[in-house]
Amino acid sequence: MAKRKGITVSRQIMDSQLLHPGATGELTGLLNELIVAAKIISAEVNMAGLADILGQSGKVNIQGEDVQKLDEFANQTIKRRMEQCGYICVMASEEEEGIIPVLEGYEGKYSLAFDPLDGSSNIDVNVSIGTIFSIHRRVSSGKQGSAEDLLQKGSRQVAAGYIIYGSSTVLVYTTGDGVHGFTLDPSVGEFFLSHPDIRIPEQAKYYSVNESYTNYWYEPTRKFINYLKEVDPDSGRPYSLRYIGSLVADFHRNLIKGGIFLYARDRKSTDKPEGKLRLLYEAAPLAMVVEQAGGRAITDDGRRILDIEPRELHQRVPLIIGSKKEVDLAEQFFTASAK
Ligand code: AHM
Ligand code: MG
Repeated sequence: MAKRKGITVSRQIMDSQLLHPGATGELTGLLNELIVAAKIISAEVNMAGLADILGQSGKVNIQGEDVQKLDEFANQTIKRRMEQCGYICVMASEEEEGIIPVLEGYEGKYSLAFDPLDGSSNIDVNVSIGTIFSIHRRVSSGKQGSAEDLLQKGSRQVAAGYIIYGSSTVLVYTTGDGVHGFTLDPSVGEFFLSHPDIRIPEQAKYYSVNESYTNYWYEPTRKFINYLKEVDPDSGRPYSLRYIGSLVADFHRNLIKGGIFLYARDRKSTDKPEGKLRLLYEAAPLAMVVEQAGGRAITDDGRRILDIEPRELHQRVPLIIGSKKEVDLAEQFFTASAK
């Protein structure tokens, strides 16, 4: 894998394709289309703070068109870009209930699941948000793709990653041979390799959880978090809490600095018995990234996220993800006693 500084993401994707004899270039084409969508979304996200000043914050903008919310904008941008790229047969978005077909005649050999703008409740306060994507090879045989192409285990993903719109826009992705990060240089509109071969620190004393739910937690979560907070300088405790409330941002920080993120089952939402986060659009793609970077991702009953066979598009899943040693430790607490 090339590690030259100044290498663009397109160059690096192409280099990676060359490592796979027989590759047709379709995955390369797909990723490149997605990257164009990400650049468009990034530009719009950067403008969000100016919307009021520019007089476009109402329902109707100065051209008389409806102004879209940013998450709707991101959803439409990806859909429009991908429906006629010719590389995918079907899509699913966290923002839409059913599968999203591609235009007739443009059916390709992959499926795409995406969360167009995760953490979008943070837009107004300049907190980082992101787009998450997951790509599988098509398995259905009809002309059009179907839900079957999307409802595949995470371990069968051919590529996954995210784009974080933060102090700069960073793309992190894997095609199964390591994790690479690229930073967008807005002056030339290109992503340049900034984080080659990312490895998540094996151990780090950070945890990310919404601690205000303590009184809703089941015992394993309570015991584990209490353990992390105990004072024991010899073992590096207490851990420090870092919780942004925007999964991509919390995950990205842990990927670079190390740490563990948890969103386990709790008593808070009886309508969401499996926690809050979605398997297809959030947990599985981030699990592929973290494993490729040397970390782990499991459920709160010790199942490997990538081994879960999805039953439905919007399935939720308890998620424990991050540095290997911290997830190993969490696993001991979560598998020790039944809830
Ligand atoms: P969303 O898909 O509605 O944006 O919700 C997902 C977000 C994640 O980014 C974040 O990790 C989580 O919700 C935070 O939830 P909570 O406010 O319950 O802590
Ligand atoms: Mg989301």
